[in-house]
Amino acid sequence: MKTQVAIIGGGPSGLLLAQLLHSRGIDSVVLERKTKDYVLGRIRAGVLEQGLVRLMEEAGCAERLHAEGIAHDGTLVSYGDEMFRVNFTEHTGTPVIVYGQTEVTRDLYEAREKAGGKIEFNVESVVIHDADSDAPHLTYAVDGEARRLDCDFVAGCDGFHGVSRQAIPLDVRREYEKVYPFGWLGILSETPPVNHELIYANSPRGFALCSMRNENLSRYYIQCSLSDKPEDWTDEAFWQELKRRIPPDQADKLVTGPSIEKSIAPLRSFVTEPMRWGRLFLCGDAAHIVPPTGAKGLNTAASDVHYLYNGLREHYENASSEGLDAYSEKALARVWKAERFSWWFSSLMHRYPDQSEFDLKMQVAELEFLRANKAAQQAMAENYVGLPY
Ligand code: RFL
Ligand code: PHB
Repeated sequence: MKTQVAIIGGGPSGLLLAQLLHSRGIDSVVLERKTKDYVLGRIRAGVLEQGLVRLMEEAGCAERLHAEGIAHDGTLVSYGDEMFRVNFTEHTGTPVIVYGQTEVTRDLYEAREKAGGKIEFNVESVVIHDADSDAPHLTYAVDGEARRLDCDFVAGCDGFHGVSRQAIPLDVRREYEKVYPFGWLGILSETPPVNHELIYANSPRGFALCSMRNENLSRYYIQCSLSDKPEDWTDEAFWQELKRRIPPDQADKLVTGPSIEKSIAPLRSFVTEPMRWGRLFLCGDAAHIVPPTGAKGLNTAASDVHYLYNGLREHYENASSEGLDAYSEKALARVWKAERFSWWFSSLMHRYPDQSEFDLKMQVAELEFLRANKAAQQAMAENYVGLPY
């Protein structure tokens, strides 16, 4: 089989890239390790920047997002019994949109299917060959049958545990990592959200987040130990712990119910440089990870897709390599800013095992400064709604 762009990974990065390329008549094949149902069963991001919304529009996939996405003009931040609001639209003129990654992915799969886009599921043993030549190809297997895909370019959109990043030789690749000493236990429940905006809570018992998908679907998280397992937490224990971590007036309003999903995610900051090697381009979680505090993961994947799509477009439409040559540098410049924001917001909101009394005072001082200072709120708002591409 032959295509112009071979895309490894059928998550949001890979699908969005495929759909955008299709809108310009550029052919691609997506190789996905799992099934479509498995990919759609993963509950992840919930907050979209306008940049991602615009890309979904450009890809012709934004109809349901516009109909069902909920615009949020600000967010709530609590510490102890105190709570304040950071107003996004006042500071930036831009809201964020609450619409689940699952729905983004579903819309993209639908569009790909409608367009007759080629997606191979259940692929195994993907190997990238000759990425540093003018004629790369992939080998892989489906149901034990060996296959080959020749292409002009390879887009590595296969997430943190994929094979693409590993294809860049170690003497070229540099990795930067910070692993946090806790995780997030998340549940999804068919209950109305406790507040119409998100609440990020710093509490002496650890961080909590009240989020949502729609008016009858809530997503809540609590900071947990890395040794915890989802099955260690009954729904009752989860709700009790959440109530202790959010301000009492919010806890009183919280509607609880059975969880329909429960999972634990470890927190990590990670960046690999460069994001290009020859004709291989890394995109999204394949190249970088942020802790979910600040909702930057999917949105940063989207800005990578934007730079790569435009680079490929310039290559095919204008025979120019300028965009592709600048890809790694441009993408990384924005990635590092998202890394900084996610690291800052995580550091501000969590309890750390080795935190001293002094460190705790610093968190409170910074929260009080943020509460009172318009410039600090402006900086947070600009980062939260997304820095320009
Ligand atoms: P994905 O979604 O991991 O997709 C990669 C795909 O590649 C497939 N794959 C392979 N296919 C073929 N061959 C191989 N060898 C392969 N290896 C892997 C995988 O099966 C998968 O389908 O990466 P992508 O597309 O770059 O998308 C990134 C986002 O998923 C991620 O950044 C966000 O979910 C992060 N994130 C959030 N981001 C936000 O912007 N806002 C949020 O509110 C937000 N909340 C979150 C999050 C991530 C979380 N977890 C669980 C890590 C909340 C949580 C709890
Ligand atoms: C979510 O709704 O899953 C979510 C929202 C905001 C975050 C992280 C996750 O910062």
